[in-house]
Amino acid sequence: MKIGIAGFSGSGKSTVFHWLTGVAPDPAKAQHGQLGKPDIPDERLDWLSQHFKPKKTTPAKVEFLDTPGLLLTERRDNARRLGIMRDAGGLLVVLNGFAEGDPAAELLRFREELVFADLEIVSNRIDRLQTQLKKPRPAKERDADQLELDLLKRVVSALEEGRGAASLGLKDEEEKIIRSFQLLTLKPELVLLNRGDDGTSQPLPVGLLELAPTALQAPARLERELDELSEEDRQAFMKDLNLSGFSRPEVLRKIFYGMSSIVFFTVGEDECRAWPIPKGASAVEGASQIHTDLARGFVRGEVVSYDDFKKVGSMKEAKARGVYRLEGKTYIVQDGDIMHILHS
Ligand SMILES: Nc1nc2c(ncn2[C@@H]2O[C@H](COP(=O)(O)OP(=O)(O)OP(=O)(O)O)[C@@H](O)[C@H]2O)c(=O)[nH]1
Ligand SMILES: [Mg+2]
Repeated sequence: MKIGIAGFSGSGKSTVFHWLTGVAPDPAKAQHGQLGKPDIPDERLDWLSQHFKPKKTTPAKVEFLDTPGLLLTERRDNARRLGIMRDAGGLLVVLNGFAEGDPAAELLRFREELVFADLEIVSNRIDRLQTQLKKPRPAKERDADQLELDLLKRVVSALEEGRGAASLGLKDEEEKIIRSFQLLTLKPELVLLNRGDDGTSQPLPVGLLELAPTALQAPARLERELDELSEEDRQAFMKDLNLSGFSRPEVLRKIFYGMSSIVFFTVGEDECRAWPIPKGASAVEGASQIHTDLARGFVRGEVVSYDDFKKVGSMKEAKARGVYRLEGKTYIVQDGDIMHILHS
């Protein structure tokens, strides 16, 4: 999954990017989006790897895209800057929590920019569809255009009211029709309040939580600097500063799960691996992550949850104690499932 790091200029996006990915931000690259691909640390995978002693252990990864910040005054270029994130699966909105200013107001302004950028795309498409519908064309094509037009008119009226397209609660088949526009206001959004070097023990502002109940906070610059220390020094510093709960692994996991992703595991002597999939994905969709052939020839999935496996200690015991299940194509994969796919 690709996550766009978004927000106003100077909110600390590149600092967050540096901290989370370990990749040094390059301002020249950020103009077009700079990528970093950190592993998602997972103690369960560590345990499985110790248990199976495979030749290779492969954690799940998430891609972060550092982007140029939006400008408050020169707003004309903002839609283009946001356009860099069109193909991202979600947005991590970094708000400035280290300087003067109201983060809740900053978030509202940011959402306005998303709405403007989407409005431009949707309005252009509506114009084109209206012209196209005036020409004589086969009924089937006309009907498809009319369906899209009606849908986009609903989207436009939501946007004109300042609401994102997500507020319409579109059905799957409706989302499919407008998927190609990659609307920013349809993407999952997670807010990260970038705290200053000292303001870490305060709770998140109530006004911000009302707008973004799942918001996270972290002192990104400080955390990145602490990451350069030895583990021992780091611990000592954290204790002195009364810091806790902002560690990189923890924040990465919260972002990953906050974007409605989960992992399932495959295990064996060759490789133990965590596979990221969207929450709610079926067994056959999970199989397609591994290989399209596995999805095409899918017969069934053999599934045991990580917790059950850890309790019983082996596949044999898992079978004997009835915690080992056979599941079909439509089974909804659960976070932490260990899955073996049988295919023809
Ligand atoms: N005091 C303080 N300064 C910070 C913190 N995080 C970032 N900064 C500073 O704020 C400035 C901007 O940070 P960046 O990470 O470059 O911000 P950005 O969002 O990438 O900015 P653009 O790329 O222009 O959009 C830098 O000088 C950082 O050192 C923080 O937690 N505390
Ligand atoms: Mg930057």
